Amino acid sequence: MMHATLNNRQARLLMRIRWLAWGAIAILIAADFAARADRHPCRRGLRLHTQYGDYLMTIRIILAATALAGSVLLSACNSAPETEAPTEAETATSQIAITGQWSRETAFGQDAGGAFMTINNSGTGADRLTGGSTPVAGEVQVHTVDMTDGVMRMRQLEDGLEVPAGGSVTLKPGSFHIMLMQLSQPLGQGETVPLTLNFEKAGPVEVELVVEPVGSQGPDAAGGSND
Ligand SMILES: [Cu+2]
Repeated sequence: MMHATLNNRQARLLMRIRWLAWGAIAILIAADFAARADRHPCRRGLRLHTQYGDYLMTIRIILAATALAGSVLLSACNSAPETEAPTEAETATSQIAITGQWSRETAFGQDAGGAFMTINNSGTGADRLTGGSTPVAGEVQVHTVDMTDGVMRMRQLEDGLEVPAGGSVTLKPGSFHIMLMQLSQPLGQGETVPLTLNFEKAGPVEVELVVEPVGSQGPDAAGGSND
């Protein structure tokens, strides 16, 4: 792949060199002032004349040094990246498909509901479910369930949930799940709820959740009342 632009590392290096150049200019001008104040304490006319000449010389030296550094860096940049292959992360794609998506009936006044599904990624790169949105809830979070001191607690996955390349992740009660926070209405059995899932690579993916009865373990499960 042709590479006309600087990569991140080179851009950072160039930025650093620029700051160093500006720092050097500031230091040289300050040193210049200090030296001249010593040299010409009372002869104003000569001092002004000398100051002007010194300035021009200082600026000429700095411009020359900066131009030299810049051209050396640019020649390094132009020759190096030609051979640099794009990294695996740059070319990897994500292909997301959702199956078996469902939600569970909520009681009136219940603040949050769960959403469950299997996320398949047939792409060549891992993707990450980071959150989503739905008209029935104020916020959509990705949760996991931990066992702490013998108590099951759910916890938000702030960095999202990874879906491996060529693999799948199942969201189900007692495990990873989507949490619909601040429900604006109860979820009634048999209804469908639109949900947009956000993936880092694949972007937004729309699904329709089927609302199963209270205590359900999923559309395919025989039922049961335990989580
Ligand atoms: Cu939760």
